[in-house]
Order: sequence, then C-alpha cells, then structure tokens
Amino acid sequence: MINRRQLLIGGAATILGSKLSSGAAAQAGSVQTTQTASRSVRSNELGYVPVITPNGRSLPWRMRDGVKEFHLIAEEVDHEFAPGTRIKAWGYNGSTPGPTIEAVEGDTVRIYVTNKLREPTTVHWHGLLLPFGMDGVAGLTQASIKPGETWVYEFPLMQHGTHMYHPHADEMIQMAMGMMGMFIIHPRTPDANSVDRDYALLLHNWAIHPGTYRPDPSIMTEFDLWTINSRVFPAIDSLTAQTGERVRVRIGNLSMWNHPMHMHGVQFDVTGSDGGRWPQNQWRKEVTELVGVGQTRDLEFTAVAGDWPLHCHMSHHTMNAMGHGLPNTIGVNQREIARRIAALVPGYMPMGEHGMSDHQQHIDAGHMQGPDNTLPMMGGQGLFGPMEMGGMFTLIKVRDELEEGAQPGWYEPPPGTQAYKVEAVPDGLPV
Ligand SMILES: [Cu+2]
Repeated sequence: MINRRQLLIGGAATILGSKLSSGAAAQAGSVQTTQTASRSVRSNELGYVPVITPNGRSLPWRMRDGVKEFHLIAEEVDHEFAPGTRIKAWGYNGSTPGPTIEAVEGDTVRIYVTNKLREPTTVHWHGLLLPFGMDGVAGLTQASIKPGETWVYEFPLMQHGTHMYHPHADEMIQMAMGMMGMFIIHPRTPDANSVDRDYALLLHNWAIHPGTYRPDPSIMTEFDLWTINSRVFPAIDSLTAQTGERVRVRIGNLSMWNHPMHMHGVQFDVTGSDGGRWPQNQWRKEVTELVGVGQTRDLEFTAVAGDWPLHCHMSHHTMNAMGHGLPNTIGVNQREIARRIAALVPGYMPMGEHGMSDHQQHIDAGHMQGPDNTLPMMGGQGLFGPMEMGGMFTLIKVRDELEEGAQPGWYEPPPGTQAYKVEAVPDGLPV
C-alpha cells in the first residue's frame, strides 16, 4: 500500500519517466545493466525489471496528462497452441492470453476497451483495489460494453503484485474462449530483493474436441488441452536465466482446475501473490505450489545450470488431446483382436498393452496420424530421446554463459554427473 504523499512523488517520477521515453518505446524499455553486490539487475529506465511473457508481450502504452493510457481490443483471434493445431479463439489485441498490462504502483491508468466481439463484454480487473464503478461486472457496476462500443476504465493503482484481467460478462463462455491476461504492478519503491528476471505465466484449459476448431465452453472438467500462456509443450518458450541469477516466475490461474506447479532443480521461495510481495518472514520453501483457480503465486529462486522442468503435477495436465473414458488396455493382450481388426482396417495397430510410450513411438515413426487439427498426446524430443510430455510443461534453461535473446540448445550434463547404465547389479545388494 502507498500513502498520498508517495502517490504524489510517484506522479512526478512518472512524468519524468515519460520524458525519458514516449509511446510504445517506453514500455519496451531499453534494458540497462547495473552491478549490485552479488549480481546484475536488469531494470529499465523506469526503475523496474520488465516482465517477460513467454509466447506473448506486454501491452504498449502512452503517457497523457500524467496518466498511463492503454487500449485493449476484445476480438476473435486465430490462435495456434502448437504447430498443427489452430483454433478460433477470443482474446485481446490479436492474442490469447491478451497482452500483459504492466504498470507501477502509484500510476493512474486509463484503459480504453473496444469490443469487437458480436456480444457484450466487460473487463474485470481481478484483484485490483479500485472504485466500485471500475470493477467491470456487467449489470452490477456498469452496463455491458456492446459490440462496436469503446468504454474507458480509469483508476489509480494503490498496490503492487501479480494480478489478472478477464471479462465479467458471459464469463463462462468468454473465458473458455480464451479471454484473459496478466496485470503486473511493480512496487513504487524497487524492492531491495528485486529479481534479475521476471516471468509471467497464465494457466488455462481448453476443450477442443479432436478435429474441431472452436473451444467447447460446456465442458466443466474433461478438458483436452492444458496451457501456459495458451500454448502447449513442446511449443512453449523456455524460461532462460544465467547461473546465480534471482528469477521470479509469476503464475496466474484462470483455468477451471487447480494446478500444483512443480519445479525441478531448486527449492523456490513462494514470495507473493495477488496480495503483492509478502514480507520475507512469510516466504515458504517449496518445490510444488498449488495455484488455485483465480489465484496468483510468485515463485522465486536462484538459478542453477540445467534444463529444468516446470510443470503442473497433475499428470493428465501434461498431456495433449487426451481421450477420456476409454477402456483400459494396460496388461491386455490385444494380438488376436488386432489381427481380426486389421483384416477389416488395414494398418490397424493396437496400443497401450504396456503403457503409452508405444503410442508416442508410432506417431514419431509416422505410422500413425491422429484426427485433423489434433496434437499427439505427448511429445518433445530431448537430447536423449522422447520426453513424453505435453500441455502444461515447460523448461527453465539456465546457463553459466547465457546468450541473450536466444533459446539455448540442450543442456549436456558435465562428465560424471549423469545417471548411467550398468551391465549387472553388484552382488549382495539388498532389495
Ligand atoms: Cu494442472
């Protein structure tokens, strides 16, 4: 929270910021590196480390009369979850999720919202402290924004933290179609424990039935695709960092499931949420943090070299295009039935007797093709073979020397630090 005096000081600093740079260039923020005691901190000329939204971007803004002006356009978008799977989604400014809105505690924001959908909408600023009439709830705080109309939301930012935005009009449909985004508010006084890299991930789920192109909003639990920033593994950008850097991953969840987000390689600190950055004595060391529906969580850690998975631990959420309610074939000898079916359907191949890896191998080998516009359940070819993952899974690629702006290749374990095969189990090993 900030007081009135800090607000006034903040206003002055904001005006100064607008002189340094204007328009869209201001938000992109040229990255400067200044040395602190232990590491380099990449804050921009406005005094904060800009958030990186993998597979996305931050919304440009301009400064006008001391107010940060943004423009969100609600519209239908052509969206790709991964090469080979495109849908008609709804989003903002050409994407789902919509662009990340980034501002600073003490700013006043003026957000124009144009509705290019064919039905009314609103925008609810999820978790923000604001006047009642700016809360964006159709019928309750305002009349809804009709197709073709532009409305303005304007309010001072009285807090900092990881927040979200989404419609509060025909909400079930519009969110199922992909309408949502992150709203990051940086603290006015840069925290002594600021981070070197700051990532924003928004979790969602989709019902895209095999061979179809429109999300099915009637599905409550049996979703086909589980996404990070509306992308599925292996088509989600990796998060990158240099060894020893302090990294924050902000995770928001506007899906219809809770997601226990698990990180390999480190114990992270849970340092904040919708409620801002918590006092340090409230931080928790975890390796899995449940990000509930409608919640946000900030995870911070010191980067260790490797290609470390970050994923939901609900194993069905790291799969693509799941079929549900199928007979269980594990342990079932299907040879005789396969022989009979193959007589009718040439090329028929039974699967699943020993697990699902054979399914993956048939797809990789080109023996099998799924329905149109439908991804294989799992994918991702690593240095040592198939990863057999999909959905809500990505990698944190940490290198001792990181080439900025590039996605690093595969991490090779240094000699003597990798699991290895032996010819025989040593004698006398108890089991
Ligand atoms: Cu999950």
